Amino acid sequence: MQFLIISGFFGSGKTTLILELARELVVKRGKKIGIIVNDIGEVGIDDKVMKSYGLNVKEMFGGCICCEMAVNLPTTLKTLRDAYNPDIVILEPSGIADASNVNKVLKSIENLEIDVLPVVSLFDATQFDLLIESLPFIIAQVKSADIVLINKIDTVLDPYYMKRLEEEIHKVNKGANVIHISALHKLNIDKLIKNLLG
Ligand SMILES: Nc1nc2c(ncn2[C@@H]2O[C@H](COP(=O)(O)OP(=O)(O)OP(=O)(O)O)[C@@H](O)[C@H]2O)c(=O)[nH]1
Ligand SMILES: [Mg+2]
Repeated sequence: MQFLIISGFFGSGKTTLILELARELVVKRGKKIGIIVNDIGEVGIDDKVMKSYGLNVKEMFGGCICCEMAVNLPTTLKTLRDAYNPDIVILEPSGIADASNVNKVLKSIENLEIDVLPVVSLFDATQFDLLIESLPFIIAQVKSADIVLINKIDTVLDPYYMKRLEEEIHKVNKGANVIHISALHKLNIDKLIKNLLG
């Protein structure tokens, strides 16, 4: 089972991206996808959105289920495997979660073979000031990511601004692979998939 973490600050576009990514992986790569939501903050709203989309995805593409991270990650993963055996499980952690903690949990799970895909962190291009203010959880997310996605590029047209944003990201994480996307307008999602799965 492959495991994909999509971290990112509140409202950065995680859910939007995960649903589009899941759709593409089902349609173009024939993968079975499980989605786990771990929303500590606004559980109500997010959960509802996921479920409504989840039903659509399930009906239209037949290969995607959504499940709430009810008790904890190991139990949820085992339940998902036994019930559905997905090829890829995508996790949306809460907006302030840091992927390195999730990796620790994954390593400790017995009787479950997990292949962790490159860690993805989403960054909202319209919230550049968050990075500049060096909010600790944003910095932690960017640091522990292999791929940093600058999302909502449809709203930012100034190339100078984008360059500065990328520079700031590289200051925090020199080796990060930065990809510009729009989750909402489905820009560069294929590029992301290539970087994840080859
Ligand atoms: N313009 C634009 N808006 C986007 C894009 N991607 C997501 N959004 C919008 O950003 C808002 C937040 O998107 P979500 O996918 O709910 O973000 P999230 O990170 O899951 O949010 P939380 O779970 O609440 O932390 C929604 O209104 C989306 O429609 C994008 O590429 N461009
Ligand atoms: Mg969300």
